[in-house]
Formats: sequence, C-alpha cells, structure tokens
Amino acid sequence: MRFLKTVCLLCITSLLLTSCKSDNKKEVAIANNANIYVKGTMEAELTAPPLVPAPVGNRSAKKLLVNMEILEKEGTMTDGVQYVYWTFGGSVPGSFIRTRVGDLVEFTLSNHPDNKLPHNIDLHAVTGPGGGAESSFVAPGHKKTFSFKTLNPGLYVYHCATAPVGMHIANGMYGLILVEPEGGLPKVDKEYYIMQGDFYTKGDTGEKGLQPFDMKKAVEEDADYVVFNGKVGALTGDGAITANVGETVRLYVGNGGPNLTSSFHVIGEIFDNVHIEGGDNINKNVQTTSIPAGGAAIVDFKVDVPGTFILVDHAIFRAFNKGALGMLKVTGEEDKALYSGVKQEGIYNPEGGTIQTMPEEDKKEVVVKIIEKSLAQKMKDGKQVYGQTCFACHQAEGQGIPSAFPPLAKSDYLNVDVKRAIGIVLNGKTGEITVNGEKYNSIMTKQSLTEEEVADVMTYIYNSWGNNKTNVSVKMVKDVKNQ
Ligand code: HEC
Ligand SMILES: [Cu+2]
Repeated sequence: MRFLKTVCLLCITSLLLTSCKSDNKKEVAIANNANIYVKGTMEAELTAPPLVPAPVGNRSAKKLLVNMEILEKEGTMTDGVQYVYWTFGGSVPGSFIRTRVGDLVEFTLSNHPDNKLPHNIDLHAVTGPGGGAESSFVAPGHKKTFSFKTLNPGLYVYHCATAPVGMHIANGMYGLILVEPEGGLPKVDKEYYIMQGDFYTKGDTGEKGLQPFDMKKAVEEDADYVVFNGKVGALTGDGAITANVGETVRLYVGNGGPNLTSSFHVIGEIFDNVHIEGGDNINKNVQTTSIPAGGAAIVDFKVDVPGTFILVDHAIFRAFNKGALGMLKVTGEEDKALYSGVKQEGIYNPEGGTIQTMPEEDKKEVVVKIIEKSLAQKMKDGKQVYGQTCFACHQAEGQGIPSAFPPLAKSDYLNVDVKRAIGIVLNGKTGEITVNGEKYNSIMTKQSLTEEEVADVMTYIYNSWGNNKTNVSVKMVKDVKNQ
C-alpha cells in the first residue's frame, strides 16, 4: 500500500514537472519579448485594403506611433445599394497595422467630430483588459491614447467593442494588425490584405437605395451580403489583385464576421503554406482554410500559370449570391506542362464509346430540312430546356439575381433585339450590359444546345413573363449562327 502511494506521488510530481516545463517555455519566450529593448520612435505606416505596409525586415523594436481616425461614412455595398459604414481609417476593413514583436505601440484613436457615436478598439494583439477597449473608449470630437507592448507574433483582428458590439462590427468596424517575428516573415514578391465580413440590410439582397442595418437579421445570422473588403466586387475588375507568373503571393486574410466563419479558398491554386489561425503553426498544401469570425490566417503560394484565380468563401452561395468573390489576375507565359487548357473538344458518343471531332460542316447538311413545331410544342420543349440550363442563373420566373444575373422577365434588352439575344445564347456573353436600367458585368457561358433547342427556349422566354411574344424559328437561329 505504502509503496503504491509513493509510486503514485512520484507519477504526479513528474507529470506536474513536465507540464510546468512546457508552460515555462512559453512564459520565458513572452517574458523575453517583454524585455525586448525599444530603440527610437517611428510613425506607423497605415494602409487601406488590399494594400499592406512595408515589411519590418530586420529593424529593431521601436516605439511605434499609430494614429487612427474613426469615420462614419456612406459607401456603396453594390450597384445602387448604399450603406452607412463605420470605419477605422475610412476603409472596410480598417487600416492595416504592421508591427514587430517587442514594439511599444502608442495608439491614438480619434473620433471625428462629424460622427454620431462613441467607439473604441479591441486589438487581439494586446495583452491587457478588453484588448484596449476600456482605455480607448472615445466620444465624437475626442481622442484617446494608450500603449501596449506586442508580446506574441501573429496576425490579429482588431474591432470596435462599443455596445451594441455586434452592430459596430456589422457596420464594418474591424481590421488586421500584424506582429512580425524577430527578423520578419520570409520575403515574398506580393502581399495583400483581404478581410471577409457579413452584412445585414433592411431590404433584401440587392434591394436599391440607402439600406439601414437590420438587427433582427443580424441576430438570426441571415446575411444579405457576405463580402471581401467591405463591398460586392471590391476585389474584381479594376479592384482585382495581381501577380506575375513565378511570383510568390502572401495573403493576410481576416474575418471580421460578425457571425459567419469563412471557408477561404482560391479556385485553381493550392496554398503552399498556411499560418493556421494566424499563429505559428504552418500547415502545407492546403485547399481551403477555415477562418473563424474574429480570426485570421496568413496564406502564401507561388503562382505558376497565368489566368484569373477566383477567391471565394467556399460556402459557395455566399460567393455567387452574396458577394464573397474576388479575383487574383496572374499575367505571364503559359506553361502547358503544368496546365494544358482545353486539349481537345469533341462530341461524346456513349453508343460508339469514342470521341470524335466536332463535325461542324456535316451537321449543317443533316439538319437542312426541319419542320417547324407548333407554338404549344415549342413552349413545352422550351420550358424543359429552360429548367435544365437557364434556370440556375436566371431563376425560375426569369427574375434573375440582382447584380449577378440579369432578368429575362420583362427584359428590355431581350425584347429590343431578338438576333442579339439568340447570339448570346449561342455564343455566350461577357462585358457590361444594361437590362431594365440595371448594369450587369458578368459572364454567361456559351450554351451547348442544338439549334432547335435554342429556338424552343427562346420562344418559351419570349412568350413568358411579360415579354413580346416573338416566335423564334430554327431558321432565325441558323441565320444568326451563320451571319
Ligand atoms: C451560368 C449562368 C447562366 C446561365 C446558365 C445562363 N445565363 Fe444567360 N446570362 C448570364 C449572365 C451573367 C448574363 C449577363 C452577361 C453580361 O454581363 O455580359 C446573361 C445574359 C443573358 C441574356 C441577355 C440579357 C437579358 O437579360 O436579356 C439572355 C437573353 C440570356 N442570358 C439568356 C439565357 C438563356 C436562354 C439561357 C439558357 C439556355 C441562359 N441565359 C443561361 C448567365 C447565365
Ligand atoms: Cu464602434
């Protein structure tokens, strides 16, 4: 008995000792960081997304002055939809702050006199009560200064923590602060700042006008918009981030929330390295990384082939219906050994089991004689084609989806020019178009339909939902095809 007790005691003591040891290591590291000598003062460079300030490199720890101004201002959520954003530094997400471990950050938060509300800041990089929130609470027309030492390297979210906290965050009050390790992160060619956020408006997704915040939807986590960098399309078109073939790209990705976790993914790329949750752990060869609300990740990858790579929240309806979609445009030489593009396009014939080349010329001869179907028959067949292909984008009643897919119901664009409409279905369409006064700038892919199917589906569309009742014949389709 006595012997057993002694053994047990020994066990427990050794267990305690080992666990103390690993705790100690961390404490020692942080204590060391706490002791890092601060040499000189400098003003922090602050940048609006998608840009980041220059790397710290091997500069020594400094007293770093951060001057941030809070601005409440109206901005564009998507075409025709305005929103009053509350911002750190005038942008959503707020200005990027870049520090190194051991810096003594002297933070001054100014609340512009035109603002209506008090605000503050909670930086996850701060070791201290409320992450600075208590010391930084500031009324309009005032400023507050507090300081903190950066003890833990990593990528951290900051946000406003003034009640109602959820509402301040939902209105755009979040951003990222990077604490680089001693000597800085490994050098890369391009660095960008991206932050996801979910937004809740009184009107439905895409409903026009100045949209107020909707508390009920926010509580129910029923987001109208899920976007990168504060608005639909912030990172598409002219806003796309860029790189050249052969370069390494690092993305500092944050998630402001307030509610939704991001399944961050770049279509056509694999992350070579992911600093999981913005910390020290590096995971390699990752397809999609999970970024919690109030969390971040650092991802990097080399771009090997040219093209447009789409950044998404892979909870995919958010990408295609709520705005969580951005673009990385890579220019440079193709490398067919790495990515071939379409090698061969042909007709798949399950009966014969072989792939043949497209017999474009022959086909023309085979279908010379076509007996036009009755309107009723065309409507029936066209409806089926619609349900199989067009429906996914243009929706069941041809109503479309605001700022993504134009309506086919009562579409002035459709009704004014039947040849053009047939051409779009035959050849696809890119570039800006205006339908019923709304602008669309997206991509409709070429539909692989027979001429008869095109005639049927166009007839169905023209004879539904208040359109002009054109009866589209196979001959009309042929004419457009051959013109
Ligand atoms: C993958 C999504 C998608 C599918 C599937 C699709 N479209 Fe489209 N369509 C679009 C987009 C996007 C545009 C706008 C293109 C632009 O911005 O240049 C468009 C534009 C159009 C237009 C002209 C604009 C208008 O509203 O009148 C017509 C007509 C049209 N599509 C018909 C069809 C028909 C018919 C089908 C099915 C056979 C179809 N589309 C399938 C996405 C799609
Ligand atoms: Cu606030």
